[in-house]
This record gives sequence, structure tokens and C-alpha cells, in this order.
Amino acid sequence: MIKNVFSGSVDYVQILDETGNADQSLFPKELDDKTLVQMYKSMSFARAADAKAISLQRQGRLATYGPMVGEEATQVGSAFAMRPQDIFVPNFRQHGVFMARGYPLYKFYLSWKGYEEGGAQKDFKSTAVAVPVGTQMPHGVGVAFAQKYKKTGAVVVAYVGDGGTSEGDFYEAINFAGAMKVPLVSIIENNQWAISMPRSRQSAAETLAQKGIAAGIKCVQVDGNDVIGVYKVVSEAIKDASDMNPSLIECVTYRMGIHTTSDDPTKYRPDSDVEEWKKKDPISRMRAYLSKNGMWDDHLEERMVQDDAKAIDDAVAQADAFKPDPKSMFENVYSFVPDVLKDEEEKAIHSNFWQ
Ligand SMILES: Cc1ncc(C[n+]2csc(CCOP(=O)(O)OP(=O)(O)O)c2C)c(N)n1
Ligand SMILES: [Mg+2]
Repeated sequence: MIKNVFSGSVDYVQILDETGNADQSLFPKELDDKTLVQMYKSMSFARAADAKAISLQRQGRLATYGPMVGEEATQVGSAFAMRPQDIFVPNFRQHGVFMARGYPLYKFYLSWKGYEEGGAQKDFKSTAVAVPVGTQMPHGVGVAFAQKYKKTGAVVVAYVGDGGTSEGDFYEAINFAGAMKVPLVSIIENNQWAISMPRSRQSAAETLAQKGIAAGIKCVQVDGNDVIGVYKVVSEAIKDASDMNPSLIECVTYRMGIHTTSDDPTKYRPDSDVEEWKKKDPISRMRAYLSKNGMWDDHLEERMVQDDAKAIDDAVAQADAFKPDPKSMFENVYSFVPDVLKDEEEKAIHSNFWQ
């Protein structure tokens, strides 16, 4: 006897299309005009602050940096869906989430200058930036398990790249989430590339979302350049996760820029691909939607660009003026400084290096 014991499917969601027209039947009712404008401003600000980070790096004023240009809707849409109590678990590219959740920009620049004081702080609901690919996922599911155990009501929203979904850490985390029913929303920021490795060579699966099927969790694919679609899908996932139903969301987006400041993508991808994706730009489609609906015009745009430039310049000046405390290198890693590091701490504090 042979009988089918399982079949699965994955829905794709898009609300705002490439030309800025919205599917009203899916439009989230709670998004009023003011919030929609804020979403647009938040994406624009993230793009401008991201571009500034690259220019600082090129001047030797910032360390290696991986820009997020092109991925604004995935990051801002999901950040707007999070509630204040929810905890965000980043990899290394979710700059727009940090900014949309109110992380001070000068601290953001400090962290990419390499100062400990700029890293995730105890009063900001996130874990630290994780550069080792995928390692944030077991942390995320662990933090989510703790929320369930302590009955805090918070949900954890963890991000992973398309490349990160090939790591064992990713599968272990989503499997644990399904088996233990923890409040975790996992977001795949599928920007089509893991450095020079294209999505097509990373997995034979038609979607990355379907990786969640084997973990027994809900999986959805969404147009990751549609800020409203991302907001809706993540909002629903957060609601489900509050009821201990974890899920996996694949945001289909594109890394329009370099992988990091030490990468040159012209060596491995044709410019024509980038040109194609520019037509799906998340910011211009939201601007088109707002303009069509009388919420935005050139005058407002001009004012926003000026305001953003000033806020960014102020943050850069504040970060440049910062004087680091050598003790900070020894904080926030262990709950107490182990003996082996005490010597080093003493030396660091009394070193001339900081004068
Ligand atoms: C465990 C591990 N292996 C390799 C690397 C080098 N590395 C840094 S980013 C990256 C690609 C990650 O691709 P993806 O998960 O799609 O995220 P993206 O950079 O596209 O945002 C690699 C291989 C690393 N940091 N950690
Ligand atoms: Mg990627």
C-alpha cells in the first residue's frame, strides 16, 4: 500500500505592487495615514544612514560594514509589526530594524566603529549583532523559550539570511521552536545572495519558507520589498506566536549593494540583475502609493531629506566625539569578569593608549 501522508504548500503575499498600487482586500485596517508616512520616512532614513556608514568606512572612520540598501521594507515592515515588549534578534544586516525601533543613531555608528558602548544595551530589547552566520538562531529560540517559561508575553523576532538557512543552527532552532511551541517568529531576509553564492545554488527547494514545513510550523513567503505586506504577515505571526504558535517567514528581497565594504559584486553578478531589482525598489513604490493617495509630495520629500541629513550629521559628530572607556571591553560578555581577564582589564585601564 502506498498512501500520501503529507502534502504542504506555501502562500506568497503581496499587498503593494511595484507601481505602488495596493490590494485593498488585504490592506491592514489599523495602518492609518500617519503610520504609513512614518513607515516611508523610516525606510528613507535607514537608507540615508546606511549610505553614510559606507562613506564613513571609505574615509577610515568606520570598520567593515554590510549595507542594507534594498532591504528596507523587510526591516521596517517587520519592526513596525513588533510590540514594545517584543525582542529582536539580529544577524549583522538589520540596521533598519535598529533604527525603526529607536536605537540612537550615534550608538549605531559607535558599534560599527568597534566600540563596545555602541553594542546592544540591556535597556534595548535585542541581542547583540551576530556575525557568525546562523548562530543567532539558537540564541533566539532560547530567548523565546525563556519568555514562555517566565510568562512574559513577549515574542522573539529572529532574522536570518538566505545563506544562514543552510546552517545547522537554523534547522535546530526552528525544529526546537516547533517541538517546544515557543513564541518565536523567524524571518528569512532572502536578499538572493550569500556573498557571491546565489540563492539558486544554496538550496534545491522552490522556497526557503518551506524549510519550516518539516519543523511543523506555519510558513509564509512575502514580497520583502512591500513594506505593507511584510508588516501584515509579521503582525499576524506575532499574534500567533503569542499563542505559542511559532512561524517562519521568507521575505523575498534583494541586496542592491555590496555584501560588505570588503566585497566587489561586479566580479560575480551582472549589473542587469541590479537594474531589474531597482524596478521593485521598496522605497519608491511606497512613495508612489503615498503620492497617489495624497499623503506625500515633493515639498515634504525635500524637507525630509534635509531633516535626515541633519540628524545623521549630528549622530556622526556625537560618535566622533566619543571617548571610550577601556572597562567596557570587559563588560556584557560574562556576568562577572573571570580571573584570567582581570589582569588584562587592569592593564587596559592603566594603559597610555587611551590618553
Ligand atoms: C559561520 C560562518 N561562516 C562563514 C562566514 C562568512 N560570511 C559572512 S556573511 C556570509 C554570507 C551570509 O549570507 P546570508 O545568510 O544570505 O546573509 P546576507 O549577508 O546576504 O545578509 C558568510 C559566508 C561567517 N561570518 N560565519
Ligand atoms: Mg543573503
